[in-house]
Amino acid sequence: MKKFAVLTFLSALLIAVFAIAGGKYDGHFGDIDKNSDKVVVKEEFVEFFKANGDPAAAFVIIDVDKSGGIDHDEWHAFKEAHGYGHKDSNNPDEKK
Ligand SMILES: [Ca+2]
Repeated sequence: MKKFAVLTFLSALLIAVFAIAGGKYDGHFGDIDKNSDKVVVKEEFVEFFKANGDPAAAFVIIDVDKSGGIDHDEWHAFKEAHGYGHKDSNNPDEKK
């Protein structure tokens, strides 16, 4: 139920992410979560996506419950909303 609500909310904000934050936000949660505490905080997110336009703005949008961290559910709901899914047909460098 929570996941559905998150997904719906993220879908509504899909355009906002592209408009505000610029760039591609895809990655494995475990790679972004540097200290492996199962929460991606803003510092980790910005560092991981520093090549993108405005990762701090994207972070605020993806952190749906405004807890100050992105959990695994939020991240995957975001990725699904963007059509990234778990496979990366558009990112040949990334191997599973
Ligand atoms: Ca973390």
